[in-house]
Amino acid sequence: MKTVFITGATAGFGEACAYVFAQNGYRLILNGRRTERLESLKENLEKEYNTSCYLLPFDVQNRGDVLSVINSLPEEWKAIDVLINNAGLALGRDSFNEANIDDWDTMIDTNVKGLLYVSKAVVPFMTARKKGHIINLGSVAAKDIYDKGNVYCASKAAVDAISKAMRIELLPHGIKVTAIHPGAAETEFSLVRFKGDEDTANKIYDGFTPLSAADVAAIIFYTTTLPGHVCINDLVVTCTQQANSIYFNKDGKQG
Ligand code: NDP
Ligand code: 8X3
Repeated sequence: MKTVFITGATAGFGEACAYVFAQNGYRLILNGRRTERLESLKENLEKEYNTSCYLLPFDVQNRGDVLSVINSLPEEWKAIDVLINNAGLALGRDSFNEANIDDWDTMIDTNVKGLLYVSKAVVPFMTARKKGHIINLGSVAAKDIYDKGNVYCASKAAVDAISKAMRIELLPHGIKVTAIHPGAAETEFSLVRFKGDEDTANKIYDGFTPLSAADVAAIIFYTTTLPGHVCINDLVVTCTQQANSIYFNKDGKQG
């Protein structure tokens, strides 16, 4: 049975990936900070798909926890086939002058440093087996910088650069590296970004049909189904009513 390790599995893309990979016969290592959600996800997946889940409830920002917890995985769980570096967030959408420096720190510590810490811990398991697939969640925000996106865009541009670097350096080890760059997707992302302000969060999706978490999870899973000699390196995916991180057709919901 293959093993997938998903960071940020308590909501959005991570949770949707957990369902798709479980449906397709994987066992799962699931991370996130909200332990109750992880426990209920484990219960549902094990009941519905006859799989097994190993929970790793840590904050990816905490370097000590990330390294020690992953290194203390039981040997049989260290054979990780797919790592999905998904945990991440935007906080605020403010001009450079008005932005909160704590928000900047949290975005950089989670989206960039957290992804590095988790990868640093998992890569040795993959190099030892001479195989593995790392999937990093970037964003259209990495490709085109938008107004008041400043540090979030920068953090995702860093994910883009780290993915390119990993691809070069892991080449001798037979490890695939795929960067997925979604456009607007309706998850808890905007609620988190606007710090619980539901009206502002919901308005982000007015006038168009965004991607769903299930859309993105299906695409992520697809990248893992290709033959061993084929790798999707970089994939930008938006809903049909979005051209890039700036241009939308907001003439009404589709479908
Ligand atoms: P959600 O807010 O729905 O889910 C984010 C997940 O990340 C949650 O499970 C959350 O779990 C976890 N997470 C956040 N911070 C940490 C942390 N410090 N340690 C561990 N887990 C953490 O967002 P999405 O599913 O939409 O986003 C997933 C990824 O996709 C992010 O990297 C995001 O930047 C990216 N993305 C999102 C897009 C969108 O429009 N939705 C578009 C492009 C990219 P918990 O709170 O329990 O820790
Ligand atoms: C999330 C998409 O456009 O809000 O990465 O930055 S966007």
